[in-house]
Amino acid sequence: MSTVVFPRTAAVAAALTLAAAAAPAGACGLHEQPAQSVAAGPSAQTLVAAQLAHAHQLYRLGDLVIEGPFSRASAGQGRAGAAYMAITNTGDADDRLIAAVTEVSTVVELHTHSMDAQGVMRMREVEGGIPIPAGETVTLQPGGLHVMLMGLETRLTEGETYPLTLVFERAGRIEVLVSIGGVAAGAPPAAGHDHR
Ligand SMILES: [Cu+2]
Repeated sequence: MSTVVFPRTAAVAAALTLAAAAAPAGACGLHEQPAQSVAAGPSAQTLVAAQLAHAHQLYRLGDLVIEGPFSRASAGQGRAGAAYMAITNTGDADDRLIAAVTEVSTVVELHTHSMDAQGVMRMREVEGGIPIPAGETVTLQPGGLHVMLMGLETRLTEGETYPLTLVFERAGRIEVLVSIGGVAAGAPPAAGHDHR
């Protein structure tokens, strides 16, 4: 008997088809591992919900693809927060994230972390914006590059989302929805927490 040889592959293909059918037009072309990213989901219902949420977290703007915008929930009474995401430049020309605006924060800056002379990691504003070189993916993540929210108007609450407008030098501007994860989230909530 040599009938169904690759059941797992078939399942992945089915999941891909499902995700593609559920996604907004043109938004789902870059998923690499949709089935694996939600593999921990306990039920079929959760799986579908996660795929839908994940599909909605992928944005296209010209040659740019913005994936998985997320923030950590506010801890304590601090009025600072940050937004993280992966930005891929699929084009032939370099671009640059030059600004971001959101109603949830009065001041928004583009930051990175670097070691100071005493060996302490400190945040600082990136002069001139964050370069997004042609053909590369730039990942904004905790401990690295981030969109800094310096004056939060409201606490960031886990499970909620807020709109964030990103302004690029070449591609222009786009509003994305930022998903708020836990206070120590290292990835967008819909993509699962793997705590690596
Ligand atoms: Cu910062």
